[in-house]
Amino acid sequence: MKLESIIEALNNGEIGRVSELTKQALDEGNGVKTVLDTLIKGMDDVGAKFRENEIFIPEVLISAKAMHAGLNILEPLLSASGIRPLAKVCIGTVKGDLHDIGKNLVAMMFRGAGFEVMDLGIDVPVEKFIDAAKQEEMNIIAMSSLLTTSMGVMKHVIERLKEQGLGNRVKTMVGGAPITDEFARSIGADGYAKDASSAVEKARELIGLHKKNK
Ligand code: B1M
Repeated sequence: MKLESIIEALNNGEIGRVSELTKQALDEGNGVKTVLDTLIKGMDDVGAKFRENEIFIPEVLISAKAMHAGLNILEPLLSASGIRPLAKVCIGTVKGDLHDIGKNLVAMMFRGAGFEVMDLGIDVPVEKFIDAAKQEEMNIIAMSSLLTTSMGVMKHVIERLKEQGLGNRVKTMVGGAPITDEFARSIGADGYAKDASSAVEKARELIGLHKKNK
């Protein structure tokens, strides 16, 4: 089989087929890292199409499920082979805000791109972000807010992180419908992304893996 068929199935949101093809690729002797890179490439394509408005949220969610089906096959092999995740990210919707669809989408895209993700859920208080960053040695704190009334919490998290002396080790990124690049800068966030696929690019950039051209 050609590895490209995995990318095609992922783009088409064919959950069962991605699972079968992932198994087949391994059975045919492809290395776990090669198959993982193929899945990640497929999800990158999905992200690019989403960014260009060629596909929409339902398609992204189905492709993300297909990605998980492939990752589930690889997971035991990945743990055994010792391939480390790109970085650890904790993500949550900030205190006062119960919206989670966008946050879940961002978390899925992070996982699909090879990050280890701890999802703190919704209505997440400042200290919960800080505790996760400290105890779980996170590289990135990712915060989502859909409400103008809750977006100020992001600033408190960033201030608290700095107070704790973690401002250099842990990067912060923010997003959500009312959030802008300008707002992100004003509260001292390290990064802002307007959608789930740019969130992956931004996270890669923050850990020094990939620089944006612009
Ligand atoms: Co609410 N709601 N809602 N709501 N809701 C909005 C956000 C609102 C804009 C609707 C409106 O009035 N036009 C408005 C906010 C106004 C404001 O503050 N500016 C609003 C309001 C007022 C409220 C309530 C206060 C209503 C009430 O009770 N009176 C209430 C608040 C409850 C609370 O949170 N405390 C409320 C409740 C709800 C529901 C529970 C009914 C439901 C949420 C269900 C759920 O999430 N499980 C809901 C919904 C569905 C919406 C709308 C319709 C859709 C939000 C959504 O899921 N979009 C929304 C109106 C709208 O946006 N059109 C609205 C799809 C999602 C994929 O997009 O979340 O933007 P989004 O995520 C995007 C990007 O923003 C970005 O990537 C995602 C994918 O591209 N992104 C990040 C998100 N997080 C990111 C993090 C990143 C990077 C990118 O890095 C870390």
